[in-house]
Amino acid sequence: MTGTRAFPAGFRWGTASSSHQTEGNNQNNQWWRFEQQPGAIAFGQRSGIACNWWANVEADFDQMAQLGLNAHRLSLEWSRIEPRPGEFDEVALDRYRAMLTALHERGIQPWLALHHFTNPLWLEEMGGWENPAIVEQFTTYTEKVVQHVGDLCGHWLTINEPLVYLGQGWLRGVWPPHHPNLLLALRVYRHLLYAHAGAYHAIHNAQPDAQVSVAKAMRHFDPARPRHLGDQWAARLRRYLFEDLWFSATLDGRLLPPLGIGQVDPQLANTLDFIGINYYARYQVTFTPNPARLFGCEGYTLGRELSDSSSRGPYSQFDPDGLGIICRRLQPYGKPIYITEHGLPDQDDDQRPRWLVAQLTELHRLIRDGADIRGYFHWTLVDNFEWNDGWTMHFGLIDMDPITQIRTPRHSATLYSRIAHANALPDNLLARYGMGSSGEK
Ligand code: IFM
Repeated sequence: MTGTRAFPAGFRWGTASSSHQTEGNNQNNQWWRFEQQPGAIAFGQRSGIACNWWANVEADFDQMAQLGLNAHRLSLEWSRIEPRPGEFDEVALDRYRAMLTALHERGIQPWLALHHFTNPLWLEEMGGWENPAIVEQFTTYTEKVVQHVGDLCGHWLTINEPLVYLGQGWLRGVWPPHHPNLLLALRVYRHLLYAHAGAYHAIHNAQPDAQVSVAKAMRHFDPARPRHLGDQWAARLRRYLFEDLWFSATLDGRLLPPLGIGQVDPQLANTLDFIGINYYARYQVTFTPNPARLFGCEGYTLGRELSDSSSRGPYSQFDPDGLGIICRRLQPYGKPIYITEHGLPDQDDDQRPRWLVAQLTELHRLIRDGADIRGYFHWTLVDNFEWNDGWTMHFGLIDMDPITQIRTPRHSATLYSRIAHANALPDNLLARYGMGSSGEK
C-alpha cells in the first residue's frame, strides 16, 4: 500500500476486556463482595449486570468483526469455573467454549487471561494469594481450563498485571484483601511468580505450541527533580522492584533480593514466550523517607495534557514517547512484544482520536526501526466497570450506558476500524491529526 504507514502482515488488531468488568452478576468473587460495602466504589456504584456479556457477548463480537478486528483478549472468571474448591462447573466452561467458538466464527483470534484481579470467595477465605496453596490451586484450575477449551485458544496470559494486583492489595491496600504490609507483599510476589510458572508449564504440557505470557503493567518513572539523588534513587527502585525482579525471575529464573539471594530456580526460568505490555502512564517520583511508600511519592510528569479524571485525580496523560521508552527497554530481552492493553478514559472522545493516532504512529515508528511488535489490543471495546471508579471512567471505543445497555460508537471506533481494516496508518488520517505524511510530527 503506497502513501501509508503499513504494519507488518498478520499484525493483530484487537481489544482487551476482563470477565468481572463485562460479564455481569459475578456474585461469587471478592470484588462483588467488596462492591456491596457502602463507600467502596465511586458514587456507590456496582458492577451489576456490567456489559451483560455472560448472557449476550455475541452482539459485541459482531461489532468487533465489523470494526475489522482480528483478535480479542478476554479473561476467564475463576469463580464461575470453580465455584467451590475442586468442583468445576461444566456449564460455565461450556459457555466459555461458546464464546471462543463465536470469536473464531467471526475471524477473531481469542486470547485468554486466566486471572484478572478476581478470586472465588472460597479462595479468598483460604488466604488467597497469601497462602502458598495458591500455586497448586491456580495450576489445577489452569489444567482444567486447558483440558476444556485449550483446542480453541493458542494464546494465553496467565495473570493480568500481577504487580498492580499486588500493589493495590498489599502496598496501597485499596483493593481486597486490603492488607498493606511489606512482608506480605513480598510473599504474594513470590506466589504470583510461582503460580504463573505453574500455569505456564500446565499449558505447555497440554499444548506444546501455545504462546504464554503475562499482561505486565509497565510504567516509566522519572525523578521529579532530575538532579536530586533521592528522587533518582526512588525512581530506580521502582524500576528494580516492578521490572528487574519480575523479568529476572521469569526469564532467567533468578530470584534477586529481596525475593531471594540471586539463586536460580529452573521452574521459573523461560516462562515468557512473548512480552505483553499494558501501558497507560508515566510518573515522576519525589523521595520521601518512608519505606511503606517505597521511599517515594508519585505524581504525573508535568507539562503534559491530562486525560479525564478518576476519583483520585487525572487518570493518565498524553505520552507518545512513553510507549517507545518501554518497548525499547524490553527489546533486548529478545522476545516478541504485544501491547496487551493501552487506552485512555475520554467520555466525550475529544482526546482519544488524536491520542490514538499519536500512539499508533509511535508504534509504527518502533516497528520500522526494528522492534518485533506483533499486535495492539486497545482497552477497551465498550465502556465497562472500572473497579473503584465504577462507571465513571469511559475507556470504550463504544459508549455504553450501564442502565439501558445502549451502545453508541464513538468516533474513535470508526478511526480504529479504518486503521485495522487498512493494517496501516493512511496518510490522509495522519495529516488530519497533524502527524504529517511521514508520520513524524
Ligand atoms: O480497567 C483496567 C484493567 O482492568 C486493567 N488495566 C488497566 C485498565 C484501565 O484502568
